[in-house]
Amino acid sequence: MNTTRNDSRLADIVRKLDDRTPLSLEDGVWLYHYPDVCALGSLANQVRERLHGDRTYFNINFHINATNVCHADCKFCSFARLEDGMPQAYTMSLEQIRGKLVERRGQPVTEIHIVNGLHPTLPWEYYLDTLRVLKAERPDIHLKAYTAVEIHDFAVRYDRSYEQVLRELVDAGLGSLPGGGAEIFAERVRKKICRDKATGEQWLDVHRTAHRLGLRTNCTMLYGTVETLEERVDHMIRLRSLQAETGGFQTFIPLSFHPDGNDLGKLPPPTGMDDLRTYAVARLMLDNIPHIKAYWVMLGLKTAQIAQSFGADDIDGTVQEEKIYHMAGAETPQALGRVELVRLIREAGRHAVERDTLYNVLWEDDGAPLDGIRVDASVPYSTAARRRLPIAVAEQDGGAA
Ligand code: V47
Repeated sequence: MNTTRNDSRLADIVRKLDDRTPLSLEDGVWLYHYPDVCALGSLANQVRERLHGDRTYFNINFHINATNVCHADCKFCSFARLEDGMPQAYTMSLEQIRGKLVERRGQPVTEIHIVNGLHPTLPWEYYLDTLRVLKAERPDIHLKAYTAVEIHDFAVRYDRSYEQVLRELVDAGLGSLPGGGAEIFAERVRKKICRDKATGEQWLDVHRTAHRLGLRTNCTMLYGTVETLEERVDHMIRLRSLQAETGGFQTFIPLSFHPDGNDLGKLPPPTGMDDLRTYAVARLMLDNIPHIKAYWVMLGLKTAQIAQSFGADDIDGTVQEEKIYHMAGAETPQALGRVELVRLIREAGRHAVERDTLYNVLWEDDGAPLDGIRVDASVPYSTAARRRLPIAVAEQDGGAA
């Protein structure tokens, strides 16, 4: 590369960032190729700190994947099974879904993240009742449920508009939409990796409708399969354009491809450098999306920590029972306790802030000692952790251990 030309191009980009001028597709691709990954990270970190100082957000959540039966044939997916009755296929009853909350009675969970396969035969009431039974058990909990791809599928299968689907779900207890299913918007890529589900335009239209109805949503990008860097940056720009229209996205979550157990298993997973570049470029391109989340389950704990200096300001939550990535070979634990999350964030040089789904602050780290506390991953809220952390857990849940 020509250093002088490089320097002046970088200076141009820095000027745009200072003036709050959105970066172009060419800028984004150029940054992806910029040889000095630390300089790229430092630029993204400046934007991150301008927006969030040294805060890193986390929440206390868990996942429910109520069924993995799915009529779509996404090549990157290790979780889906085509029909009930196939090996490893499952569909939970409403009682089993309620049981997921009952077994966590006394835990200060603030969010349930619900994502399912596109089941071909379940009735519409199943999805509404899922929300109703959870709300009946814990009215205070936020339900972040059903991706835009699922909402599109409901609209087609149950003959409703996106708006009708969303209104009925909100009446049943829906609080916001997760960001899944976006993959890469470019048609060329969707034809190769997820040809039989919602298109990029349909995904965006579901979110546009949700934002119009006052719902907050997240957005994602699955990277590391067959897309080009141009297609990644184009994906980011399409999200930025919708955000300019509606302002409804809260968080962008880059999702690093995991190859185990799926039809793209021959592809190598993205390297650590690609992960970090993607976080940095995302922070720089998406000037109007407030948060960038380093989802530790998918990224691994170590990269999720480093990403906090490459543009990310969120690390997701305790998670518990994640299936989509663990069936695709993720080696991260199934859950993290609050103390472990706070420790990871502290050691990344950041200030841990517990948030709810909508980024209201629930607790801030005051630096109380954490050493010596071991929290069993299967018991995320140990009595020891509760005693040592000056948090309002006891008030929230009646103090049960
Ligand atoms: O939609 C599936 C992706 C998504 C693989 O909104 C894969 O807060 C990589 O959307 N390798 C589900 N990616 C996860 C998701 C998510 C996660 C955390 C937080 C939020 C949020 C959303 O994972 C799917 C798909 O895009 N995915 N399989 C795989 N083998």
